Amino acid sequence: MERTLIILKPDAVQRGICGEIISRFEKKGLQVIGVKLMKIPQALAETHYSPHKERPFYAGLVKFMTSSPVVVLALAGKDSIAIARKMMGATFGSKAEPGTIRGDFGVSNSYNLIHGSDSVEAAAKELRLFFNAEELLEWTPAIQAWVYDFGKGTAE
Ligand code: IDP
Ligand code: MG
Repeated sequence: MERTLIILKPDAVQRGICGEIISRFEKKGLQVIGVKLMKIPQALAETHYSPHKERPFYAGLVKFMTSSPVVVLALAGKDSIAIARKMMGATFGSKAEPGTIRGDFGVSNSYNLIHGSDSVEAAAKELRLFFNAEELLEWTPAIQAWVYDFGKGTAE
């Protein structure tokens, strides 16, 4: 199963909507294989957002992400990266479609509630940044056989 790194940003924690967001992923069928509440250290935030280093919003973004605790999730599922991104919605809360997490819960363009890895390479790198190997648990949900069709041997 593909893995992705999700961060429920400081605004999601402060506004008390982490439970609702995690619930959406659980109900969709994405499996939580790692979770922690943490205050992101400055250096980790800088590394995580280093692809945006030259962007005008970078300093504000790092300040925001280190300002208050976040909830970090590792999710597993077939095509979990693309599925989670679709559930998150467009980057800007003002533009995100209703039905998406950003579309339903926020209006801000920078305080947009959630981060999700955008590629297999980014997910691998980000999961390593935020979790030790032993913090990611291999477990089989009891409902797995009803979440996917395993009729042909693989998850469909
Ligand atoms: P993404 O989170 O949808 O992948 P990115 O383009 O990777 O969007 O940007 C990373 C984060 O930087 C966004 O989630 C948002 O918090 C912030 N951000 C992006 N563009 C802007 C902007 O134009 N103004 C302010 N903040 C921005
Ligand atoms: Mg991004």
